[in-house]
Amino acid sequence: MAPLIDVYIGMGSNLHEPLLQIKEAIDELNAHPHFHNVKISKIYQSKPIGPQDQPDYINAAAYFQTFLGAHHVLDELQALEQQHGRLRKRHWGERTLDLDLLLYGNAQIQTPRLTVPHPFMLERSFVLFPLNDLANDIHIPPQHSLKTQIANMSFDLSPLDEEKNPR
Ligand code: ROI
Repeated sequence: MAPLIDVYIGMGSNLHEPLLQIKEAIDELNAHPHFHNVKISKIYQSKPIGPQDQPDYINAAAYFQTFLGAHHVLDELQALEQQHGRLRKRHWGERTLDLDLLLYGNAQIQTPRLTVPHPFMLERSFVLFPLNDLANDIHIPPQHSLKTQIANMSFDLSPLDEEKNPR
């Protein structure tokens, strides 16, 4: 039987009511028949990495367990992105909903469709601080730990008010 794998994903939106996009995506992850034990980080607002003439982002991270293979998880995440209209205006530009497969167990994967761990995750505060809400002992293959990676990173995100965003 296939093993149950721990998966971490990053979520981002800065178009078409970003907070609503993220909240709907959270509901969809929770409702997904193959994603088990779903957990969600705090929700943050962050300044864009990339062109600065685009709106701030809403970012969060999610954890779940699954028996699906990595490419099958990618298919499911891309299907959710498509349901949200998946508008992407330019490279490193604004987008309706991004669901990035960050970590798939301890796997290192390199195929034309998929690179895991996500190639830019180590440098991105909008990915690592939300991940740290989910677990602070995360290993990023091959040789990084979340703890040391965020130790020297400035916390440049704004957590949204939990009272106004109950989950
Ligand atoms: N910048 C922020 N702050 N958050 C994101 O989710 C995000 N996503 C992207 C780029 C365009 C790199 N910049 C981002 O894809």
